[in-house]
Amino acid sequence: MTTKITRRSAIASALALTACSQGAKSQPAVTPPPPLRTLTPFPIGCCVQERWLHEPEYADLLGEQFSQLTAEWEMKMEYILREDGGFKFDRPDSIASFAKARDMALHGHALIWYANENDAFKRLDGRGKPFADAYRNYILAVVGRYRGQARSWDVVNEPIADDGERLRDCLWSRNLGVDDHIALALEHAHEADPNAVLFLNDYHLELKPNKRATFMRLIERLLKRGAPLSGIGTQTHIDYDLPQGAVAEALRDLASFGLPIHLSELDISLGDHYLPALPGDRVKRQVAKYAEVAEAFMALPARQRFAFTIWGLRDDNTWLRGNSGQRPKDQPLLFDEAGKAKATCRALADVFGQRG
Ligand code: 9MR
Repeated sequence: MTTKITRRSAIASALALTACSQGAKSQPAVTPPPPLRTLTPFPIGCCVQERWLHEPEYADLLGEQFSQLTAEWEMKMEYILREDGGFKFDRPDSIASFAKARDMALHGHALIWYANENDAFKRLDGRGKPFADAYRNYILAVVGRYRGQARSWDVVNEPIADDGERLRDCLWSRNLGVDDHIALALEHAHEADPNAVLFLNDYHLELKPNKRATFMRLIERLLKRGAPLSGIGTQTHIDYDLPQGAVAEALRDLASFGLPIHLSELDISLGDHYLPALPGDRVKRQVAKYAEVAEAFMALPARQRFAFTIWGLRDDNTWLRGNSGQRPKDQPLLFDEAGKAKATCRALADVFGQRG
């Protein structure tokens, strides 16, 4: 997922850069709430990049607050699979060891993703046996390595096209079939670890009802043909001004299959602001949105609350500030740059503390 830069936002950013160079002030920290991981029976997750685990303050905050880890990118094919077809497991192993040492669950992310087309596959004759064998071998090797530790996997990430009307066209769908490559990936993952909960994971399911409907039709077809799909991931990369009730409605719809729901990549962007100080109203609405999302998750039947994952620890870790996010001053997370809990964290802790 990337955030598009519109002409309007490009002009606004150019104007703001000339008007101010100091950047948005951080939001005030709040009295620390109890650690999030102590408040709920289901895991509270966070994504992580391996290099940050070497920073003691980062590692301690992560281990104290969260009870599940998702690798932000180092368990994807873009890291693990080398061009010559070999595997690189050093950083994924290090993330997995950290999780074990801090008594955290591990969620595998992500086996098959349209954005990770890889030369080791492109080189093979797509429709031939070597391509299908490489697909199976990759999934068996990766899921097999973390068998018994990763309790779950995003088996296919972001299968629905951005217009919400169809499945994405990608290297895997072209060569192995549109629905078939997804069913196959699920079967291979199940073969490698029959106990892992296997997810399809996608974004904007709350923003675009047509995308949600297409995603749900895919799930229905897969279940009907007996594919071992056992969980539904809804990323929830949203903005502070998402209409009230949109997340609750999406969760209700997605939960109708009776499968576990992973709110898998939550962040709430303050938008592409380039103001010297953040409008307080925007922050208030962001805090309220965090509480609303937590309430919506708690409204699911308890047995379907798989995990609630935040996409990054401190505001300086967010992907939204990077090249693909294009929001260099955003503050979408629960902890500020110094690792202090923000009002967003308090809001989550209040909901989970009362209802968790
Ligand atoms: O946040 C991730 C960023 O650091 C990586 O560079 C990028 C490519 O691997 O992926 C980002 O995470 C994405 C996630 O894997 C799938 N959903 C959207 C996330 C944000 O783009």
